[in-house]
Amino acid sequence: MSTRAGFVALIGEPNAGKSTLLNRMVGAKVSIVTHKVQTTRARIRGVAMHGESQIVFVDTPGLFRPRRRLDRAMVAAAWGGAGDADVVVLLIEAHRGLTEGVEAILAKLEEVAGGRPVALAINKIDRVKAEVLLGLTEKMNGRYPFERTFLISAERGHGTEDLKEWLSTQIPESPWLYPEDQIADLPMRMIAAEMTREKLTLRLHQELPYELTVETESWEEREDGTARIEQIVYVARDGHKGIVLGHKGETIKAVSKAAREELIEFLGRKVHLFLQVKVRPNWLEESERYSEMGLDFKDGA
Ligand SMILES: Nc1nc2c(ncn2[C@@H]2O[C@H](COP(=O)(O)OP(=O)(O)O)[C@@H](O)[C@H]2O)c(=O)[nH]1
Ligand SMILES: [Mg+2]
Repeated sequence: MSTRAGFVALIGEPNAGKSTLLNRMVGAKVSIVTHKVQTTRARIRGVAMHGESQIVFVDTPGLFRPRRRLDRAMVAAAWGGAGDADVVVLLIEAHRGLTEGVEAILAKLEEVAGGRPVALAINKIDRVKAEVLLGLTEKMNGRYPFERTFLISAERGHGTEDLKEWLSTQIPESPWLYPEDQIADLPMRMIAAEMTREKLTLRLHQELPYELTVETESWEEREDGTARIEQIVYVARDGHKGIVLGHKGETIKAVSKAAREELIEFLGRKVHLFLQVKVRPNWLEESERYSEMGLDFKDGA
C-alpha cells in the first residue's frame, strides 16, 4: 500500500478556530487556544495520521490588517504557510459569516493558493441554526471556487473527521515526513514557552498579552528524570511587570502552577518551572525576540 504525506495550511481571521482545529486533528494540544485574538504568533505544525496518510497541519497566525511590526511578521507567516502547503483550508465563523476580513482574505486567496485545492470550513456551527449554514455555504461558494465545503465544530468535533478523511486523499503520494509517533514540529522549549504565554494571556486583560513574550532560557534534564525549566517573561513597560507579578506575586504564581501542570501532562514526567519577569522596553523591535518566536523580523519591516 502506498503512503501519502503533505501539508495542510489552516488560514482565516483571528479567532476563527484554527488552533482548536489543529489540536483536534492531532488529538493533543500543540497550539495554544484562547478567546483572545492573535494568540498564535508563529507557524505551528501538528502531525495527524489517517490510515496511510500523514497530514501535517500548519496552524498560522490570523490574517488581518497589520499595523505594528509584530502584526506584520505574523501576517507574513500566515500567508507564507498557505503558500507552502499542498492544500489550504480557510476557516470562517458560522455566526459571523462573510465579514470584511474574510472578504480581504478571499481577494488574495487565488493568487496565494496558486492552483492548489482550497477547502472551506465553516466553523462554530454549534452557534447557529442549521438554516443559516445553507445560505452561507452558497454565498461563499459564489465568491470562490472551493473544492469542498465542510460544516464543522472544531471544539465539539463535529464534521472534523470528514474533513480529515478528505484531506487524507488530497495530499500527494509520498513517504511520511515525520516519525509516526511525532505530533508536533516545534522545539519543546518553544512549546513550553507557548504554554506559559497561554496562561498569561488567559489571566491578563487588554493589550498586555500582546506586549509580552515568553522565552525558555534553560532546559536541564536531571538524573532523576525530571526537567528543570527556566523561562523569562519579557514585558515592554515597567508598569506591566507589577501586573504580571500580581499582588504578592499571586498572578505569576498561578500562571506558573497552571503552566507546570500542563507541561507535566504533555511530557508525562515531573517538571520544575521557574519564571522570571523582565522589563525590556524595546523587545517588539528586537530581531532576536522574533527568531525565538519562529517569525521573520524582516517580514515585519
Ligand atoms: N462555540 C465554538 N467555539 C469555538 C469553536 N472552535 C473554536 N472556538 C473558540 O474560539 C476561540 C478562538 O479559537 P482559536 O482556536 O484560538 O482561534 P484561532 O485564533 O483561529 O487559532 C476560542 O475561545 C475557542 O474555544 C467551535 O467549534 N465552537
Ligand atoms: Mg490560533
